[in-house]
Amino acid sequence: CEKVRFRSSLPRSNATYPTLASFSEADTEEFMSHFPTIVSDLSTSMNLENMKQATDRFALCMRNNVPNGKKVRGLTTVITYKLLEKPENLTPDNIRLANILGWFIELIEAAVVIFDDLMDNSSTRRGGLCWHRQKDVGVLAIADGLNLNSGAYLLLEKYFGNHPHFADMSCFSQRVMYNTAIGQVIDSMRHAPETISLDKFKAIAKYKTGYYTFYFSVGLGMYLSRQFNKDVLENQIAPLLFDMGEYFQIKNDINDCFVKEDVAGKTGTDIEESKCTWLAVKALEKGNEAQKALFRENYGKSDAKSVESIRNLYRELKLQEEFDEYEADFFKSLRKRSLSIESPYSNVAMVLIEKLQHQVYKTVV
Ligand code: DMA
Ligand code: MG
Ligand code: MG
Ligand code: MG
Repeated sequence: CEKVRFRSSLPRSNATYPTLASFSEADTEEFMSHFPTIVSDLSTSMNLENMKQATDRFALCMRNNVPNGKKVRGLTTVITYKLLEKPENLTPDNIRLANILGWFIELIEAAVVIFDDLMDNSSTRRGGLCWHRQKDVGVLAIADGLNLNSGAYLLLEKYFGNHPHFADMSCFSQRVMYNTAIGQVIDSMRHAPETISLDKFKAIAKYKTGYYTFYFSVGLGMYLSRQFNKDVLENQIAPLLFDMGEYFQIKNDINDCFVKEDVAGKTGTDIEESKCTWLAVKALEKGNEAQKALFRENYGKSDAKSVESIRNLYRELKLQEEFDEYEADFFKSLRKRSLSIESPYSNVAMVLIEKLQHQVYKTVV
């Protein structure tokens, strides 16, 4: 992987790009229409001798775990590709391939989520029990997560084995997911109050969320369109994409604490698990001595009274209100920053900001 050289290409000047209006709910419908192919490719079509029972079960695992999230990462891949590809190359076949590449990321995301719920000791997700808590699953969830991940690479080889950037896409993905797993390791450690800081929060958010949310999808979309430009990705778009990932995680932390299970579809565990969340950072930053003592006394405990006392402290310190202000300013500054990215990549950034705001702002992550 180390030997792979990144292909750098100059942006084209004569292409016309889809406008913001071309980004719609139809993208999700188009994306979903390719999901049955993915399931069949990784189950019935595998034709593994005497393994029908296992591949049928894995098909069920895919249907249960892969298409039920927001699909932000998969859709971002397709959108990036469509924005960067020459219009004459936007054929049904190429669009189908872009959607399959989107499902490649979503398969990996499904594995990440299964493992995340195991690591976070979570009970519910997307309105139901977490996969490992479902009947007849338990520790088999580990094999399922591994298969979702390796299945994704089988698809990558099947559909993109002849693409000039096959090796680049594969290595890029491995690197991104290595960073994600490293982020998950540090996130899963119990963070004593005296070790919680904004810098630590930012580092965790970048590694566990930032790399595989937006940055991953945009990088793959660039490779697929043969418009990969390392300098633009690393120096112009990535800082913005990582900030979008950080926002995504802050929103996720807020929801973990304040959004009820019937809306969020999951129960929060961050306070009990002593996570280094944005809320914990802010509470320690803003709290007076008595409030910080209360935090130290109750954070990381599982009893309902301790958890509620932390939640009340967050309310007292008006952290939800602070978040609302940050959120509004964040989108304003993102838009401004996206203008200085070179064309056509600035268009990708602008569309993604619109998408993020449209889909995530004032909703649940
Ligand atoms: C989000 O972590 C990052 C990854 C890699 C899943 P999280 O545990 O805060 O996510 P969630 O709140 O969805 O369980
Ligand atoms: Mg979690
Ligand atoms: Mg987690
Ligand atoms: Mg969370």
